[in-house]
Amino acid sequence: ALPTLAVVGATGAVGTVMCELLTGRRNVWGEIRLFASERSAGRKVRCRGEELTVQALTEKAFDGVDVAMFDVPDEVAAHWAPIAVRRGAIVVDNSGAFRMASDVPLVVPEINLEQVQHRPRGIVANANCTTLAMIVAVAPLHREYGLRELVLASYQSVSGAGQVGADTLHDQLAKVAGDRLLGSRTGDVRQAVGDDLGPFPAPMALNVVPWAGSLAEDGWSSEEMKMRDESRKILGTPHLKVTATCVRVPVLTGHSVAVHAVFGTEINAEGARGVLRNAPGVIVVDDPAAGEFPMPIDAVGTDPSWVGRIRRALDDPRALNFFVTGDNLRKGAALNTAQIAELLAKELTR
Ligand code: 2RA
Repeated sequence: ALPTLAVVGATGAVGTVMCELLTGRRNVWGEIRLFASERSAGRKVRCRGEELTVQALTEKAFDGVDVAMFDVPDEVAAHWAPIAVRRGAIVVDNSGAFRMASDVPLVVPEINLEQVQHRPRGIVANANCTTLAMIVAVAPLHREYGLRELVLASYQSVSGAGQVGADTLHDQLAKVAGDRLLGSRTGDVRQAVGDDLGPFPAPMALNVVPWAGSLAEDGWSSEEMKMRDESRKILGTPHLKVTATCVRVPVLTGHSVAVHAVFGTEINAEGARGVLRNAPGVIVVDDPAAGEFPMPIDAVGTDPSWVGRIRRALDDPRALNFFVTGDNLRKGAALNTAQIAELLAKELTR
């Protein structure tokens, strides 16, 4: 029999994309069960052509589940993932709760799929969306040229903060639309937007906010720490120099990263383009003369990381600059989770 799949957090921004993906991808699952909080229980969701009723989480609900894809807040995953494992499921978790645990593999199938087999806790972690968009492009260059350092700046969309992030930007855009003077005087955008900032520390409409995540040590944000810690773990380079500045921009979906990557050997743009053209999960979109760049409005709804603006650093022949954009809800979350779950399904049906 085909394995049973649970989707935990099925009604959130990522959960919704998980259901869409299950409808579009090759079917490897028997029964599919959808779970969410009490608030969403009872809701009907179409998934793989079936109308499924979302259930509230209970311990017993995991009985008979082979693989559970989790997209819930860290504390919810920390509580429920071990319960799912005790009930017999393998968990693929998209929260930050387990990513950096030494006994939990952090898997990006294009890069380290073999690690999915080493899961002593029965949990496989999915990387953060900002790391994922970037690392799919960085890893093949690392293999070819030997990475020494990453200097990163992110341009993160509001849906990275969930459905409430997307709703917040839409509401704010409605409030600022039409007033052509807004943004020309200090404070007037704040006034127009009002107090409802949703999950963000400042207005997102007509603005960029150099902050994502929570406060970590010494002024770094949690999101910036994730880019460093997760990149090191995925690439297997525990001492790699990584520095990131994470910025939220008024884009609905699609996280972008400006990358300055320093390698152990000299690199040139054409060679890098060749490596990236052959890399799985990457599409090269790099023709500035024709106005072709990797951008969220084009990458949204697609699977690969879009890479462009590839050029060698002017002052260092070992350094490459490029820009990468990926759909944070797909490869950044639901797609990578589904790819890992499919590896497990294959293992279970072997
Ligand atoms: C964000 N990376 O964009 C986070 C979500 N996991 O807010």
